[in-house]
Formats: sequence, structure tokens, C-alpha cells
Amino acid sequence: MQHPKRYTVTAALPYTNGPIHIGHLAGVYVPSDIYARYLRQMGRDVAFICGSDEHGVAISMKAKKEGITPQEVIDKYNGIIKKSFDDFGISFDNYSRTSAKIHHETASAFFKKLYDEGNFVEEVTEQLYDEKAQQFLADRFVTGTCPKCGNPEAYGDQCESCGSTLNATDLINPKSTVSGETPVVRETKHWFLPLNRYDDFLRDWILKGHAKDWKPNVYGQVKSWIDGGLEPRAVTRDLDWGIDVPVPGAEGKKLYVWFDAPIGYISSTKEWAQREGKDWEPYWKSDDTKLVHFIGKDNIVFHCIIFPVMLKAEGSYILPDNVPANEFLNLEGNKLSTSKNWAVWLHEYLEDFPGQQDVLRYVLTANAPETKDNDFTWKDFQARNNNELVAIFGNFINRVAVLTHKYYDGVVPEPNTFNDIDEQTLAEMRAYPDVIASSIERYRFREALGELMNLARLGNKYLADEEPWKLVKENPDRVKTQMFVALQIATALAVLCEPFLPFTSRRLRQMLAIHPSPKGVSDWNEVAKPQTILSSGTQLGAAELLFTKIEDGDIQKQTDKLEATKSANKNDNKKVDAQKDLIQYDDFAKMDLRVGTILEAEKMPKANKLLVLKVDTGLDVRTIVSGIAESFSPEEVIGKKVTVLVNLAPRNLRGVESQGMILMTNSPEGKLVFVNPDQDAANGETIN
Ligand code: B3M
Ligand code: ZN
Repeated sequence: MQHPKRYTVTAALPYTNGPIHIGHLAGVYVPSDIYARYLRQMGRDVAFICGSDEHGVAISMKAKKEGITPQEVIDKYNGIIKKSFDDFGISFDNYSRTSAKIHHETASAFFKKLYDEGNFVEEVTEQLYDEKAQQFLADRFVTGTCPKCGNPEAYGDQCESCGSTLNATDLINPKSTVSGETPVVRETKHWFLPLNRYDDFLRDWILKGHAKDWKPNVYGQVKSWIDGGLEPRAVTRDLDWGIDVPVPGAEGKKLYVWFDAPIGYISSTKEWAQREGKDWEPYWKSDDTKLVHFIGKDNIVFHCIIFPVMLKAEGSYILPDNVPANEFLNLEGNKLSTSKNWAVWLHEYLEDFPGQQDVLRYVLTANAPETKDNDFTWKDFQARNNNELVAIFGNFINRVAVLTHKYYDGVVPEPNTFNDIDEQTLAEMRAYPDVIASSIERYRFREALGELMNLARLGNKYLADEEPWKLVKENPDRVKTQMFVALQIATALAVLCEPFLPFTSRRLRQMLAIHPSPKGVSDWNEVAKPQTILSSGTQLGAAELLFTKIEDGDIQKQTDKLEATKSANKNDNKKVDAQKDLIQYDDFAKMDLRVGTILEAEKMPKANKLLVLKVDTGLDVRTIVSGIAESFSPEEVIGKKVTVLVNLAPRNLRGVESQGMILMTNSPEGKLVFVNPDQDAANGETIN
């Protein structure tokens, strides 16, 4: 099948508000690197593009927290992040940053074109405003309960739990993250991208056009948004950090970070093309280019709906051929969290496991959250290193190298006649380039890695069955053929492991004296041809162990570190929120708090955080939806005496009308707990 003339492969631009951890590698950067490296080995024309995402509220909040300027924040973390990517062999063709001039120019021109051609709706709307901090609250400046899934920590623009994009005014119980105050609403003008006008286009392009080739986890999310009804999205903000809105009447307004950031892929491509003396436009505008976005699941709506609508509206761009988003990686059973320091930071990993980047790349690929959230445990890390990399891959290579040096001073022997086993083994080896390629082309990197390990198993089985070490005295000619076959398999591993284990591939190529083919010539397919890939007479490099066993003590050190983090978080949780501003008794008296009992409970379908409760409030039995499903099973809560705010205006949560609120708080471990009246209290009694 004819393949695309060129590929533009993008990896999500990491926010420069902190270092990167194993979740970033597993979700986005290792899979995208595997894909780009494979394409290069196939001799394809690839632009592998990334850069730092340096605008948005996340940066401003970090600056405020660290008492430095946003510019100082992005300069600090842009450097740390770039180094981590370099350290782990993430082979971007260009890594730019959205604070770069070329990006400001590109994003402004993009906005201006859409504006001039009437693609935006200008509207004065009510936005959340923090009277204490004297600022509008957009995006991460405000958190509250997600109206779609009940996540109590949703942001003003998106919920990271269900991936929904939100308007800040949609949040239930919004709280300013600047002052902790409850925001008021104020009018302000913004420019909206009318997604609703692109409903037919998106249905045709995605729901019809990509029903078969987009991953179910991606297609499913996109379908539910489109079916849920697309609304206009504000693409400007009242912020002091970001790219100025380049139109009259927009003083003090900045581009919404999720409008500017995806355009960062384009500006980074332009920067690369300028440096390489290439034309950037074919990589974004030619129909014979395949555009693939690698992202995490919380970025699906931006890459499958909002950015494609922007590209469609602009009119001269191609659309992504695929967006193979991964789900989330958890750590030892808990969600990775930068703020709670619940992470394996890449720079720390390398301090503890120097030179073992490929072990982490291997484990994160073998365990990748490709279709569902997955869990990283240090025990599994140790097991995969010791039982797979050391015992299978490394062991095979070591035996081949040591025996070739021992029998032939490291020179590849001249083979004699191949018997059926030899021919069959070589034929099996020659099938692997296509087998692994087929999985990679369908973004199934776990599967592809598993096939690579099967090639190493083929080598081990051949040596174990043939036992050259037993024959070498009585039948040296036979052993020459056996070692020649084994060396071909070792060479195949050196070539085919490069996308996954680039550091190992380089060391193995040195050991086997095979050098990377010149750029653009495919050595991947050399392995498939019925020819010798490692000629007899070649002098091998020195033999060395590719992998070393990881001892229990090494793992204990890591799990101890996590335990220390856990207890630090518990102490942190003890830190009490600052008292809110004083109120008058009348303010309190407006709230009608009653004793209630939960009579029934059931999970809300497709909303992993919500329970639908039937509560006897003494006044009546009413339905209350509560975001406690991750802390309590329905059975656990039936019969519980609870404190109910009965005069809270009803809210519609995923189609269920919730009439009131159950009061909850947190344990020191950060677990949700009820604010319970005594079990003897009577339903309906007023709580004062
Ligand atoms: N900066 C990643 C995040 O949501 C976001 C990706 C932008 S890709 C254009 O953490
Ligand atoms: Zn949600």
C-alpha cells in the first residue's frame, strides 16, 4: 500500500509549570517517539514536532506560588523539560516554545485571519469575577464541581476527570483559586469560536470518516461531545499573561491558551523548516501529508474538535489523520499528581537508575495505558527488567557475543550448509519487520514491543535447542553455521529495537559493528530480505552486558520515598484553609441545614464519581446527587445519618435533578468523609 509522502507527528506541548514525570512519558512522549523513530527507519520524511506550552493560567498560578514572574517560571521549566526529553531520547526534530516570537506572530496572524473572515462571534457575557483579587476567573483560576461527572476539582475550562470542556459559569460551587472566595459574575466581552456551526463537518469528518481507525477511547469521547451538542467556545481571556488579542477593542485580553497552544505545532514546524532550509507548508497543507497528534486523554476535545474546527475555519490546512490518545498512568494505585508530588520525576529517576532510560521506556511501553488507565508499580518495574530485559533480551545477546569472541575472537564465522531448522529460524526472523511494523502503524506499541521480545525468544530457543557449546569440539563446522544464524537474529534485534530502546540499539550496533544506515535509507527492511545482514568476517565490538538486575534494595528505596511523600501529604492535608471573610448571622440563617438519612443509593451510569441518593430529610424523601462514588459504595452509605442543605436550588446533573447537598469533608489522608449528626438525631431536625 502506498504510504504518505510525508508525516507531521506532534506531541502535546507540556506546560512549563513543573518537571515531567513517568505519566507524561507513558501517555505521550514514548509512544510518539516510537512512531517517529520507526518512520525514520523506514526512510519516511518525518517532522516530529513539540515545544513548551508557556501561556495560560497554569503558568501564572505557578509564578504566584513561587513568588517569581511567569517569564522566570517558563525559563526554569522549559530548560528542565527539554533536558528530560533529551535524556530519554525523545527525538523531536524541533522543540520550540510558545513564548517564542515566531509563535506569537503565527498565533496572532491565525486569530486575525479568522476574525477578519468573520469566523468569531463577539459577545458580552457573564464571567466569574473575584472581587477580592480584583480579577476575572478563567480556567485554573477557578475550580468547582463538574456538572457532567461531579468531579469536585474541575477547572473553569475543562474537567480532567471526564475530559469535558466547560464554561467557568457551569461549575457548581465555584471557588476562586486566587483568594478562595466564592466568585461573583461580571460582564465582559470575548470572542467565541462557534463550534455549533461545525456540527455537520465534525459528524462527517469524524463520526463517519474515522469510526474505524480512531481508538475507541478517543472516538467514544468525541462522539459523546458531538451528540451532547456543541456550543460556542470563548477563545480569548481577561488575563495578564499570554498572547495579545490582535483586534480593536481587545485591550487587556489574551488568546485562550488552548487557542494558541495547538498553533504552537505549526510555529514549531516553521522554526524547524527555517533551520533546515525546508518549506513548512507541505507539512501542514498538503493532502499527501499524514498529520498525527499524540496526546493524553484530557486533551482529546482540544485536538479532535476545537483545533480541527480552527484549521477548517482557516481553510488552508489539512486535518489530523489520527489522534491516538492514551489513557492515564497511575502510580502504585494512586493518580499521578504534580501538586501532591506523587510522581516518579524523570530527573530523579536518572539519579537512582543512571543510564537505564531504556528500562523505563520498556516498562512504560509494556504497561502503557493505551486503551484504559494503567498502574505503574516498582515491583512490576523490577520484574520486567529482571525477567524480560535481563533474562530474555540481554541473556541472548550476551551468549551470542561471548561465544563469538570465545570461538572466533569476535569475528563473524563463515557458515556452512543451513539445515531446515536454520532456514526456518531465519525465515521466522525475516517476518518480524512486517509484524512489528503492522502494530506500530496501528499505534499498538505494547503489542509491537511484545513482538520484539518474541524475536529475542526465537534467538534464545534456537541456541537452547542447538546447544553450540556442546558441539564446538566434535563438530566445529556446524557450530559456525549456528553462530552465524544467531548473529543474524542479534542484528535484527539491534535494528528493530531502536524505536523502543534507542540507547540499547546504539550499544548493540556498536557490539555488532553495524552502523545506522544513512538518513532516509531503510535498514528496517534490510532485516526482512533473504540476505545476510551481518556478513561473515566482520570484527565485532567488545561484548558488554546490555541490562543489569535490579535488586530488591533498589526498589525498597523507591517505595520508601513514596511512603515519605504519602505521610508528607497527610501533614500537608492538616494545613487548614484560611478562614473566610466574616459574615452576618442573617447570611448563615439563610441556609437550611437538616438531619437526614440515606434510604437508597445507586451509581450514576457513566459518571464514576457520582452516587444518586434517596434521602429522608424529615420534610420529604428527595433525590440528591453526590460526588462520593470514588470514596463510598452505594451499600456503604445506606442508613447513614447525614447533614443536608435542603434549600440549595435544584441542579441538573447528567439528567438527574439533585435537590440539595450532603455535607462532606476530608480525612487527614485526603479521603472524603461525611459530616454526620449523631445517629440519634431525628430526620428533619434543624441544624444550627
Ligand atoms: N499543555 C498539556 C496539558 O494539558 C497541554 C497540551 C497542549 S498541546 C497543544 O497538560
Ligand atoms: Zn467531569
